[in-house]
Amino acid sequence: MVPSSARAPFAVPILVLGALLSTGCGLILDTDLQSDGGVSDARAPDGSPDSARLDGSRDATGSDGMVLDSLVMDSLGADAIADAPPTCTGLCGDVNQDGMLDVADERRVRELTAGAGANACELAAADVLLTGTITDADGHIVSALVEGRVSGGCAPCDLPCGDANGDGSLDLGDSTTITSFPVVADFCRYWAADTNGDGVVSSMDAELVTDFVLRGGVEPTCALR
Ligand SMILES: [Ca+2]
Ligand SMILES: [Ca+2]
Ligand SMILES: [Ca+2]
Repeated sequence: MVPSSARAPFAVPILVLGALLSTGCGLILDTDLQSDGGVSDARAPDGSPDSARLDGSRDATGSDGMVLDSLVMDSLGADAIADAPPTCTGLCGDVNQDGMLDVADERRVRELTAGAGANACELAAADVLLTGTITDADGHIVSALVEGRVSGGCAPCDLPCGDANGDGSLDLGDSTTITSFPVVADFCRYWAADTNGDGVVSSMDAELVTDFVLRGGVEPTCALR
């Protein structure tokens, strides 16, 4: 007779195995757990079948007990997977995780920048500039993604603000680039070209660069990443 205190840790595994047997959810159990064609005599002195010996004890070889333990672990692992959050869509900017880029994502990213709670998938899709935080800059790029003005995103963006042509320096060449900015631009170039951080690349951004370079005006800061 095994003391009840020794059996207690196996109470849940017994229930799990019972459920597996009753629901037939993939694991096939039979009373001959060693698949040796018979019942293990050494472990069943009272003549009970192997499947009745779920108290964690081992026979001389320990084999059936090990099989039971691994099955219990597998079944618990399956439960953990079933409880895990759904797989992310992996689409950058798909903040609401419905597989599409549209105005609903623009709304959702604004909710996040306002402090709304979000799951890991939503945060990953909204962190377009990959800084670990969701800011207005991410919101601007999500809108640009939805409207087809940028490509890429959810990757490192190391350009300094204003370096729209990506040559490593801030000068009048950037002002020229901003003036003739492409209809569809790389997301990082877009962020750097939006020197006043209002979400749109326009002549005002070019003027800001020119004023800073030629006249020592206000240094462009872009939207906070
Ligand atoms: Ca979406
Ligand atoms: Ca530059
Ligand atoms: Ca702008």
